[in-house]
Amino acid sequence: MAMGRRSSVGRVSSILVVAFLFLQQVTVIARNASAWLTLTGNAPAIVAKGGFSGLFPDSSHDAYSFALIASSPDTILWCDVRLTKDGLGICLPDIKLDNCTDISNIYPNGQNGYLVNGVNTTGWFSVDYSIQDLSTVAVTQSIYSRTFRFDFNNYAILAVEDVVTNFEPPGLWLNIQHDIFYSQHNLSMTEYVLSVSKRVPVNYLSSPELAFLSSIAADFSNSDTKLVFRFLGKDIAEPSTSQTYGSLLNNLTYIKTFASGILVPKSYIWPVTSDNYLLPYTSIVTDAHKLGLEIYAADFANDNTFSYNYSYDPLAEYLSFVDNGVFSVDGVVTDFPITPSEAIGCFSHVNKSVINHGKPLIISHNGASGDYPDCTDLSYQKAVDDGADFIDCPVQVTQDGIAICMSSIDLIVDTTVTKSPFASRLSSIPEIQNTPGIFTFNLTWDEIQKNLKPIISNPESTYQLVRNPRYANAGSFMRLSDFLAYAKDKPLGGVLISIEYAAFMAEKLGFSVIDMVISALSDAGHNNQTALEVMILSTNSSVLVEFRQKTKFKLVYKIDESIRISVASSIVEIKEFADAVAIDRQSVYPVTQQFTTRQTDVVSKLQNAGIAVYVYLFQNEFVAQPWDFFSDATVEINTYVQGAGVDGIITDFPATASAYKRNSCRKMGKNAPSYMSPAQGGGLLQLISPQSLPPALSPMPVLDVSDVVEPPLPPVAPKLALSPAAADIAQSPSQLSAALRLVSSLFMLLALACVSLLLV
Ligand SMILES: *[C@@H]1O[C@H](CO)[C@@H](O)[C@H](O)[C@H]1NC(C)=O
Ligand SMILES: *[C@@H]1O[C@H](CO)[C@@H](O)[C@H](O)[C@H]1NC(C)=O
Ligand SMILES: *[C@@H]1O[C@H](CO)[C@@H](O)[C@H](O)[C@H]1NC(C)=O
Ligand SMILES: *[C@@H]1O[C@H](CO)[C@@H](O)[C@H](O)[C@H]1NC(C)=O
Ligand SMILES: *[C@@H]1O[C@H](CO)[C@@H](O)[C@H](O)[C@H]1NC(C)=O
Ligand SMILES: *[C@@H]1O[C@H](CO)[C@@H](O)[C@H](O)[C@H]1NC(C)=O
Ligand SMILES: *[C@@H]1O[C@H](CO)[C@@H](O)[C@H](O)[C@H]1NC(C)=O
Ligand SMILES: *[C@@H]1O[C@H](CO)[C@@H](O)[C@H](O)[C@H]1NC(C)=O
Ligand SMILES: *[C@@H]1O[C@H](CO)[C@@H](O)[C@H](O)[C@H]1NC(C)=O
Ligand SMILES: CC(=O)N[C@H]1CO[C@H](CO)[C@@H](O)[C@@H]1O
Repeated sequence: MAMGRRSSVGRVSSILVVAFLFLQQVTVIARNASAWLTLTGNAPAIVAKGGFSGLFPDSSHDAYSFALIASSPDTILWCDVRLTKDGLGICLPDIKLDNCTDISNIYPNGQNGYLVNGVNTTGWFSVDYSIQDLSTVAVTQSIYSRTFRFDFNNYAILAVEDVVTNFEPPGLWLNIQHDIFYSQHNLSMTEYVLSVSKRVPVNYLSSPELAFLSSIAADFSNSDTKLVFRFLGKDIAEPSTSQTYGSLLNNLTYIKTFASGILVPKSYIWPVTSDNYLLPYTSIVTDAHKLGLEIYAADFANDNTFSYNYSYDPLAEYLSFVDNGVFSVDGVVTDFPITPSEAIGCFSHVNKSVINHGKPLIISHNGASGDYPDCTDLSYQKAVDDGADFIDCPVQVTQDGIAICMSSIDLIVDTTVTKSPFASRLSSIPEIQNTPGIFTFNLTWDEIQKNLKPIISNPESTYQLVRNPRYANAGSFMRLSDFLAYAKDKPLGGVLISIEYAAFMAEKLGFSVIDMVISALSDAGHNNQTALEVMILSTNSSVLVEFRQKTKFKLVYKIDESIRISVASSIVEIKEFADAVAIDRQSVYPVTQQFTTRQTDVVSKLQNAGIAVYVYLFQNEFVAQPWDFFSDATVEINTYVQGAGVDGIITDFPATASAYKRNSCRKMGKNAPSYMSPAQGGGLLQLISPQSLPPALSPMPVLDVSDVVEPPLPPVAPKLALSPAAADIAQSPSQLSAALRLVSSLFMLLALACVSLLLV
């Protein structure tokens, strides 16, 4: 069935195939069937809703073709069937065509008001257009938080048969949402479904309308088509019986009389509280299985809101539905089919207690700061439990000369100091930062420990994505000595200690932070021969030079993200004082408007010179990742590890990186499934039509010797002790008003964050 004018579709999809040629030939993994707790014992099915609709417009050509290229080869394609005026079935995600196509531009006067399940609905409807009328209409992105850049590819609306003939999917799932609506328009969904199923194989047929599904059941009793009753929200009334879906849940025996399975919102299985924490699972999967009903879970999307218990890792969510040791759903319906492919093909049934501190090293960033406040006992404990190879302590110094672990030298950033008795202890120190701060060295350890609470980091709060709110102020601060004592008997590869402002501390505070660190390590028994490796990280080479003179610790030079490097002309210099470098993600895969542009050669250049490369900073929140990684933190890690060959990952979420390290497909080498291949830098840009391309990037600066070589650290000045009380008295009115300005600008930021709601 040819559907119209849009020749660009052919061009785009051939580029698509070329761009993903790097993907290895698909290998079907021999799965151990008996390990799955599904009804049949087979691996759970992966059902791609409208194709790979998390990236391309739902039900578009590229969405369907990409689902099969980038996911498990047995992925089932899902089509939401709508009927045209002439009774043909097309695939579109919404009954309102204006919500998922450009029809309002093509037929500006085509709006109508109809009752849909009793609700007067205004929009453009397929029942008003013949298939010929729709040949000039294109499918577009219907979810605002997803990229609109593929809309210019002019995707034709696809008929159900097109999906089968164009993509030859291993399975087709037809979802029939509004039989009653179409009969009101004298169109018969039953007739359509019966006729299409004679032309193409229909593997699944789902509907939330009981009357429709039960009436059609007899016609499919001798076929391979599985009938699936779809549950909607528990309070919604099923249109043919007016009973709520919640009450129908108590009558699965009846549903079993005409259906072989049910499809439920994922919250039917794992309910969540109003503040989005996971409750214990319900008995619905085992109930359904006892009756011989299959059960599929719906509404999976990597960019959707999901429970805090998953730490923004969508792969972890799938595992709780398919690999929890108690039950497995029989399939998942998803907008991002690559993620359940990984979960089912490579991350299920792995031994979580295997410890391996080999490459890539997983280095925490302020502990597991994605889950708990930075550098607290809780965040370090979580990092250890989650399998980090190294836990990190950014060292700061208190007024009484105690080295502590604190992510920022400015307590305003990561503690409740502005609400403490020390809120007035503000100073402007241009050597450190342009804005006034309340610095660790202006409070004693006792003052910090007894009066301040930590604040969890929320780097994506402007998108309403906050971290573990129940624990936003939980945990205790740690001294460097506490941290080292804690780390000592843990199953770690080592500790990483980062040091900044060493020159300021020597000159202005009279502390040698380097000597403090060396003696703390020595007191804790982390000497040169210790089992736990010690790494020292700094952005200032003078710190590393001094450590090299005094110790044999492994030294990591952090290249600030403001100096992203292209050609490392200064590699020889770096090698003088560092064993490894830490570079930011974009030095490896530069990004414009959330699309990677290419892969640089920085990693191999540094490695060829014998310098290990660690990359920062990995975050699970999908807004922190370019589109190329499909809102899936595991795809991003896999790309840096396999595609770029990095030696280590510095992350707020060690659990995700360590699950990656354990996945069973890493051992398979060339035979690993295609969805475990790294993404290609700049791959998606090739699929965007020219008028929609984001701006090109300006070339990255070259890091040269003058950026790297620093004067030696200044001598340690004699201490000028200033008591806290004296400091309070010294507080000037102008400092106070600066503090007030700062507090009010924080409120501005908060207000802005509340306005910009990104999630759908
Ligand atoms: C499959 O899994 C079951 C249960 O975990 C195990 O007993 C069996 O040995 C496995 N078979 C193979 C071939 O790995
Ligand atoms: C639905 O609403 C539109 C606009 O308000 C109105 O014109 C139309 O008559 C209504 N249709 C029904 C069936 O109530
Ligand atoms: C459906 O058919 C009936 C009987 O032929 C007719 O009265 C009614 O107007 C039609 N409805 C629509 C929406 O075409
Ligand atoms: C289940 O549904 C059938 C058909 O509607 C009805 O006859 C029966 O009474 C229901 N059973 C329960 C327990 O609700
Ligand atoms: C989810 O997290 C909350 C808070 O940490 C915890 O109380 C709850 O038990 C967790 N839910 C599940 C099902 O583990
Ligand atoms: C998992 O790995 C640990 C550590 O290597 C080992 O002791 C344990 O027996 C393994 N468990 C299983 C079920 O293979
Ligand atoms: C904070 O410490 C610095 C360095 O000792 C000092 O110059 C400054 O006055 C102190 N500020 C306050 C408010 O105590
Ligand atoms: C480590 O070794 C160096 C050189 O062998 C020595 O000077 C230094 O004191 C040692 N450091 C510690 C912490 O033991
Ligand atoms: C690095 O430390 C030196 C002192 O050793 C200092 O002069 C220099 O300004 C520091 N560089 C940066 C970029 O802070
Ligand atoms: C483009 C558009 O109108 N998108 C809307 C489609 O419908 C969903 C759900 O009703 C909305 O969330 C989108 O904003």
